[in-house]
Amino acid sequence: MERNSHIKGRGIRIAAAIAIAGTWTANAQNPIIHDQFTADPTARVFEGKMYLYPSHDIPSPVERLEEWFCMADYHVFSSFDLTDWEDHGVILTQDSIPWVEPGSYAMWAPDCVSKNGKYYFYFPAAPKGHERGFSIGVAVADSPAGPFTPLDEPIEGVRGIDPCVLIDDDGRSYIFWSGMGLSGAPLADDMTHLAGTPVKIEGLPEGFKEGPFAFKREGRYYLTFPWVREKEGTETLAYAMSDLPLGPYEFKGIIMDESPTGCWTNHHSIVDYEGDWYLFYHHNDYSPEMDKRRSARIDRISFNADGSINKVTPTLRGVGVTDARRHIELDRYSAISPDGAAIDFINPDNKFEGWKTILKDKDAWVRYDRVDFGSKPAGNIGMRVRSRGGASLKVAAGDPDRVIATVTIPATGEEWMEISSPVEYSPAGIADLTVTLCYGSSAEIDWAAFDL
Ligand code: FUB
Repeated sequence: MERNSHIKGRGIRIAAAIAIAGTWTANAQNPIIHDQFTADPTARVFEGKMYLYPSHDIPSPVERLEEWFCMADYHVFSSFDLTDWEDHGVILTQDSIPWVEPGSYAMWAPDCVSKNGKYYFYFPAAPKGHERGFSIGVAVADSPAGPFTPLDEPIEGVRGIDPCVLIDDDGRSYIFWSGMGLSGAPLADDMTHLAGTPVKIEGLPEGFKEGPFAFKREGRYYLTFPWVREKEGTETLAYAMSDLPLGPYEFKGIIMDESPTGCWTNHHSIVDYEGDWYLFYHHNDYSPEMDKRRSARIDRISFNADGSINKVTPTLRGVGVTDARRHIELDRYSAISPDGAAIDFINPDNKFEGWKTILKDKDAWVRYDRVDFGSKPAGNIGMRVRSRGGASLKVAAGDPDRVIATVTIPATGEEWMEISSPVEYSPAGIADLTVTLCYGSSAEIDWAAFDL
C-alpha cells in the first residue's frame, strides 16, 4: 500500500488549488518504513549502502498470537541516504526452511554479515516438533538483498534468540545470542558452525533480557542490549565494554531510556555510515494499542573521547534531510508548541495512512527541521489541509518572522483539500520550517510541499 494513496480521489479543490499528483513519500522521519511493521532493526553497511534487516511483525492470522509476536517472513530494505528506503521484498519465509515448524510465526530478530563475498543471514525460529524454544539458522546469499538459501539444519549447539555476529579485524567471527542470559562463541570460517564451546558473557547487569548487538570501535568491544533496570519495568537500551570479544564486559550505562508510552521491547543496532554513527531501534508507532507490532526508527548516536556513549533521546524527526519538493510530514516534528497543538492519526482505522498535525489555538506552532530548498527558489507551497471554519497559517523559515508564505484555508468542513499558495520568500539550501496558526479555530495539516 502506498503511504499517500489516501490522497487519491478525496478532497475538494478550490480555484486556487492545484492538482498535486503522485505518491511521493518523504521518508526522512521516524518511523522509517511506512507500509508495514519493521521490528528489531539490524542495520549493516554493505558495498557503501545501508541495509536494514528487521523482523516483520504482522497482525496474527492465528488466535494464539493475537496479543503476542507474530512473524512469518523477513524483508530486506536498503538506502543510500537514510531517507529513501527500497524494499527488496521477502528474503525468507518460515515455510521455506526445512527445520522450521510451519505456521510457528516465530521469525524473530535477525542479523546479517558478509564474509569472503558471501552474505550470512542469521535468524531465530521454532524448530519442527514439540520441542519448546528457539534454534538459530543461517541462510546464505551472494548479494545483501538475496536470494538467500537456508541451510537444512540450525546451528548445532545454539539454543536461543536474537543472534548477532561480530567479525573482528583479524577476520575471526563471534556469534552472540540470548536465552537464559547472554551466550557467545567463536564461529568457524564457514560462518555456519561454532568453532568453540559457548560461554556465558560475564559482566552484564541483572535485568538483561535479549537483543544483543556487538560491535568494535577504536579497538574496544561494545556489547549493547535491551535492559530492564526496574522490577516490572520495560526495556531500556544499555551497554557494556571490554577489551576482549567474549568478555568479561564492564557495564557502562544507558543508551536510551524506557519508552515513554510503554512499548515493552526495544531492540537496536549501532552502525557507522560515512563517518556518522546511527542508532536503529524500534517503537510501536503504528500500533499504539498493542506493543507487539513495531516500527524501525533511526536517530544519531555519539561517543565521548573515552569511548562512552551519549544517551539518545528518541525523535520523530529522525535523521536525514527532507526535499522541499516532496511531502514534508510536519507531524514528524522537531518541536511543537506546548499548548494548542496535537498529533493524531489521519485514519484511526488504517494507521499506515500516517499522522496529521492539529493546530487548535491561535499562535500554536509546529517546527520541522532540515528541509532542503536547493538552489532554485520555490514558487508556491502546497498543503493538504482541512479546517472546519477556515483558518490562516504562517509558514516561516528559521526566524519565525522570515515569512515564506501565508496560507489561507477556506472552511472545508470535514473534507481534506489540497491548496496552493504563492511563496513570498524562498530560502536557499537547508532551512527549518515553522508553521503557526494565525487565525481560525483549528487547522489540520497532512503535509506541505513546495512546487509540486
Ligand atoms: O521481536 C521478537 C522479540 O522481541 C525479539 O527477538 C526481542 O529482541 C524483542 O524485540
